[in-house]
Amino acid sequence: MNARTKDFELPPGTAGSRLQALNDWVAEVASLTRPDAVHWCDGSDAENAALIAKMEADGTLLRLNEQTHPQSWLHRSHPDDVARVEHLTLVCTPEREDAGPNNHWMAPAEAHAKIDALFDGCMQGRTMYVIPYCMGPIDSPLSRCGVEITDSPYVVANMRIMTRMGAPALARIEREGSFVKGLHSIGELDPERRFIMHFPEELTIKSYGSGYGGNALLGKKCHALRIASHQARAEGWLAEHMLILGIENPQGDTHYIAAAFPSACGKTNLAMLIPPEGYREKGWKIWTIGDDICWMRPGADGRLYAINPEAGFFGVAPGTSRKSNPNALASIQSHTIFTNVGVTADNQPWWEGIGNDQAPATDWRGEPYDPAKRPAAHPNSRFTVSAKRCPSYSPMAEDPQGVPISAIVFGGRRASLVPLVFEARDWTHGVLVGASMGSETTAAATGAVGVMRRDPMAMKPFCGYNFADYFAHWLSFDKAGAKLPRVFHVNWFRKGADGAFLWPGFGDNLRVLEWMIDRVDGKAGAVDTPIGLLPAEADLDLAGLDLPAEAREALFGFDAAGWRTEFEGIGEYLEGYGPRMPAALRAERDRIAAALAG
Ligand code: TSX
Ligand code: MN
Repeated sequence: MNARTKDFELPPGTAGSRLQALNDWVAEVASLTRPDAVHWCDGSDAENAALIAKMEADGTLLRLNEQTHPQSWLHRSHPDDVARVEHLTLVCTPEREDAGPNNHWMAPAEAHAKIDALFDGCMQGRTMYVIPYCMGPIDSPLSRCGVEITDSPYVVANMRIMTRMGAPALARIEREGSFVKGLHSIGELDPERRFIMHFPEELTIKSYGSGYGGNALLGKKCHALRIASHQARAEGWLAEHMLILGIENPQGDTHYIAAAFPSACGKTNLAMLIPPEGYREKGWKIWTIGDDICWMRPGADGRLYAINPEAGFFGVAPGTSRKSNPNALASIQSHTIFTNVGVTADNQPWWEGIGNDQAPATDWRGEPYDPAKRPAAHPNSRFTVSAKRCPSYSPMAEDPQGVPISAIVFGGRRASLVPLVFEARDWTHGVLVGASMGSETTAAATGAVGVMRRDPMAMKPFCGYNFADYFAHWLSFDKAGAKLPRVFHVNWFRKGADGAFLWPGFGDNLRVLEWMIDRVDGKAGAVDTPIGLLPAEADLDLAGLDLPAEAREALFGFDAAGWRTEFEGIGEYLEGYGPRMPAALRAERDRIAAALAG
């Protein structure tokens, strides 16, 4: 960043911390972006109230019905700024090969020059907010801090919900002396002048031209996944795109699992699952730790311990109903920021699939609702709410030690071939299962429906370095003394010949989770096949379900010919990552392909 002196005097308050390196960086950014004022966020209620009042006054936030949805607001983003933009998201390592074929790359010097030209003077007439934040419980050794500088008060309000933001985070940063630097400006919200750049070696993020969630709330995808995955590799831990949940059995024992799914597979729904009635009566309970990101590292006992680095949920609204996710719906009755949803005539938020008898009056662009024109809510519309509002939020989510992980679950949306659940034989096989994961697209994601996309560990858009090196890092956890979780693969989306879903899903997924933890405890059976260990029908509790014989055959069967073809595809896909692909992963694929042939 080119420091300048010219006629610009730094606004008062630029040096606002006890940490010289932080003050220097804030001054450097201020001299580049030239704000009228600098505001250091302390995270207090008063600060939040003042920011909300300012946004209500300028129309950034619209207050929703205070009787039905207390302390809740609607934000409408720019219509060209409603989602992450992968082609403008860059990983800027010195060597292109270190970013890998899974990332868009630009040389660091070129990238800095390009984006600093956009930042030049961009905050004139605006306030620059300095947001110290902590990803993870403030007192956890697994947590990491960052500072986001932004000119968007909407970003400040969202960061306050999604992270531990303000004075305690600043105190930790001053103590530790290091932090991830995130610089963000909404710029002109011009898609032609938009970049989200990551500089892993410099622990730096620069985002310009978007105010939308994943591009602007830099603690989330940019820090907690792309930068953290890079740090995790260097420091021997994992930063993953996973939910974390606890399964409490009737004896009161709780097993924790972490699960990775590509988008549109219902990660938030699974994280907040409500057991079927029969299970509830027996005393089963599901505890939510997180719905999107999981940081885990080996503990002294060799097990992996996990934290949710986030403090809130930034969830997709459409499809969220009392049926699909009662805990999410309960969470967002108050103290919630909605982005790009529709509203009813009496100012209640509304979206497709909300499952109530109300009707939208105004769509997400603020125009009168016309189903011929567009849906009421944007398909990627969101709610931002504190995790503490979720009825199933686990007290263990705040534990600085994290929770021990018993099982890692990978999954995807597969209409055919892939059974309801199978278990990997060992860690290396589990890494292959994660690396070869795929999911069929839905209309909401791409417009093209039913096309299989590979998305290793659901990290395709989020791994901050070369996938081949990432797979090698995963494999490296299998060492003397390690007590690694079992690895499973699930598919809630298997369809019959008539195109109907064969598995009821939702709460009934607990039947599958129960089998997993029984496997962990050595209490459940399985059938050995070339692709892994499958439950026999009798190994799963299917009481009360009406599953015809054809459904059972598809959900619990194994189609050798189909899997031979699948493994050809997996081989070709993995070879695409070139010579850096770990030999052990190739050997594992070859072993299974040979077993399928034999
Ligand atoms: O989230 C889902 N899960 C996981 C829940 C814990 N969804 C929604 C996906 C879109 C985000 C599911 N959809 C799941 C599921 O397990 N399964 C399905 C497919 C399905 C949809 C409807 C029915 C059954 C299966 N049944 C009826 O509507 C009656
Ligand atoms: Mn996600």
